[in-house]
Amino acid sequence: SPCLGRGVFFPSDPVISCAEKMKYQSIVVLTGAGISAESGIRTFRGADGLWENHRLEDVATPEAFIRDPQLVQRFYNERRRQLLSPDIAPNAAHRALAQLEQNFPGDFLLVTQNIDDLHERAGSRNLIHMHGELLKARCVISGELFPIRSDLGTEAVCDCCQRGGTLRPHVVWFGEMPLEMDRIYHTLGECDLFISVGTSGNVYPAAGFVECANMAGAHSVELNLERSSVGDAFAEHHHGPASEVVTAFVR
Ligand code: BV8
Repeated sequence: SPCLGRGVFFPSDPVISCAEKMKYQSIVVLTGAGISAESGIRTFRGADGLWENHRLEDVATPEAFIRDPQLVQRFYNERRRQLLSPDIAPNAAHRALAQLEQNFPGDFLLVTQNIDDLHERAGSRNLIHMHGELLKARCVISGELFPIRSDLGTEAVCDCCQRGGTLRPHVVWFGEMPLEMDRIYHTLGECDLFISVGTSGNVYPAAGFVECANMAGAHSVELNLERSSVGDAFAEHHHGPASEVVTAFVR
């Protein structure tokens, strides 16, 4: 089957895919809040970066957690309740990326800035949550992770947790080191296709990933509702809702 448009075509049957013909061997995808917007999860800028009149940068920080842990827990519990509600589900863009990973014959890595679990629920497997995960808590002493149940409780089992007061959201706050950065930078340095979906390009180091991909000689594509703050760094742009532009690009 011919390549369709400028997208890369991944056949479900074992024919040579356009991806191989186009010599793409390693794809890195970066997603942000925009890919979950059509699933009903509010983006950061969409909420003009505010929550209960707090600037996000003032709630999602270690200092805020020390200053007012209840406020921070309330902030995350509200988002957990929303994520766990039955009307929140992966959308066509999440599913298209899972399909891309499944059909692509080369290396594939999905890096998400999002802390929701919609990529997993859509079937993505080779996935890094560089800013952590909303449905996990972490012991600040042992570093052990605990899944958060639908009643927002956790099975805290490590001794330090038993003594109380050592659990925090497993979320990377502003000023904290994002997760698995070595693996992300290594993979970016090896990729030949970098696709960014649903991110405004306002938060680093994620916003700098396109430059890493460009330096590696990769083809860079921005799939977003509008041109992002780092839009000029991309070789190709498709602007529109993720459920449309992502499905069109990877079909
Ligand atoms: C770090 C988890 C060092 C929490 C998040 C001063 C002091 C300290 C640090 C800094 C400083 N100045 C700058 C920094 C660095 C800082 C930073 O970048 N700050 C910004 C505010 C300037 N970064 C950090 O602190 C990071 N750590 O730097 O450590 C270091 C550096 C390198 C290597 C090692 C160590 C840590 C940042 C992580 C913060 N935690 N999340 C939580 O979620 O509560 S960030 C959070 O905000 C998200 O995870 C995401 O990353 C970011 C929001 O960005 P987006 O996902 O892009 O969402 P946004 O709403 O902005 O945009 C949505 C886009 O989608 C829009 O473009 C929109 O048009 C589009 N869209 C909307 N609908 C759709 C759509 N697109 C398609 N379809 C649609 N339907």
